[in-house]
Amino acid sequence: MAKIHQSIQAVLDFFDQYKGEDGVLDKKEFRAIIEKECKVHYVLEKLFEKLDQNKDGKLDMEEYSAVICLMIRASYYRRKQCGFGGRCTGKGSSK
Ligand SMILES: [Ca+2]
Repeated sequence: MAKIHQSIQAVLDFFDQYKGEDGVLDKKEFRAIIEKECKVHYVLEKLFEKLDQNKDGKLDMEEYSAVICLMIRASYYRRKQCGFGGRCTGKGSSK
């Protein structure tokens, strides 16, 4: 399997692994993905609320996909800012 397909499969697996019996992610389940799989530990309340387009308090696959797109873009711009393959040492750096 191509590497990009493995990555996509992993993202889909996270959704399946963390979703509730209702087949969607509530705020607690979403937080678990972000904290355990992304190693991000800051509060994502406003992000969750923004991503929850229909305001039902849960993220369905379509809304979850928007999260992943945002994360890909954020990672891209961070890498671009820090230099591809390089390390960030400036303001906002995690190093
Ligand atoms: Ca929703």
